[in-house]
Amino acid sequence: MSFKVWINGKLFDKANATVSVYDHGLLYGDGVFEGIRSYGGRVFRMKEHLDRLWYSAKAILLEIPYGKEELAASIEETLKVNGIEDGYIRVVVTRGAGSLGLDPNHCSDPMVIVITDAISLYPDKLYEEGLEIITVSTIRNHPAALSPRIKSLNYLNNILAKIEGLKAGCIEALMLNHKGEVTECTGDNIFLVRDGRLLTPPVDAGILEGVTRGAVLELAEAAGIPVREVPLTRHDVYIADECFLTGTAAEVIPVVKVDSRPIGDGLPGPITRDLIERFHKLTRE
Ligand code: PXG
Repeated sequence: MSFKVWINGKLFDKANATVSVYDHGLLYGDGVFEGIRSYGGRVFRMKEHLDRLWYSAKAILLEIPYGKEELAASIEETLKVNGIEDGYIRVVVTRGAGSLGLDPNHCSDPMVIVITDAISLYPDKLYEEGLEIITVSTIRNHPAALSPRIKSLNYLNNILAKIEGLKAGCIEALMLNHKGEVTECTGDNIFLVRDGRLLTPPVDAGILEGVTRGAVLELAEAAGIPVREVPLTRHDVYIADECFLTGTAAEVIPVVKVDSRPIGDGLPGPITRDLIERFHKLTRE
């Protein structure tokens, strides 16, 4: 199946959907993106994703040459022409083609790209048995250097952490910040459960404000599970009763081992399983 890709208002066959080698998104990672899911033909949390895209763009002084409603309509249109009901949407905004120099003023118009495709899911087994992760030595970007709140096209920080994790046999890796506090994984936010309370690092620990994280916080509150956004250390992870990750691709996935230590009794916990079910209902019903 050759999907169509939307670029600056036009649909191209995948093979012809190209950008310039002078694009500063390629040359410098100068741009922002979003990863979004659609379930049964409905885009999950479109508003939250577009808001985050606009905030990311604003943070790097990149003006998106469309309105949010216009871009939302383009996403819907691209899904429709490709006949995608349950899929993955990648929205990319680059600084555009420029000269061989950092100066973004030498770039032409931003490139706005909408790719819609099948989603590659983690195996079901991992949701039933839980994931093993490790803490890697690559620390999360210092927020004063490049804020992790910006979903920028420069993902090297996360990729280096991912490589460390993969070399240790783990598909996700936990990153600490410059203070040694828990931040997030390479493409997922982290939650702990201790004494029936849900704990997760606050945004100012230096994390991406995940859309799935936001949804899970809402679900927990609605379920009467107390929630605290507090700075966490590895010690908190090691003594947690339960641990899970949240992300657009992973949704809600249990973690049963961190740094070779079993979390709780080493099995996905009851609050994790409850939230997985609630998230499933939220997205599919
Ligand atoms: N932290 C980071 C660093 C991320 O990149 C999340 C947390 C979770 O955020 P959401 O909004 O998705 O709940 C992300 C999101 C991919 C891919 O292609 C990565 C993400 C999302 C979708 C796809 O690897 N990361």
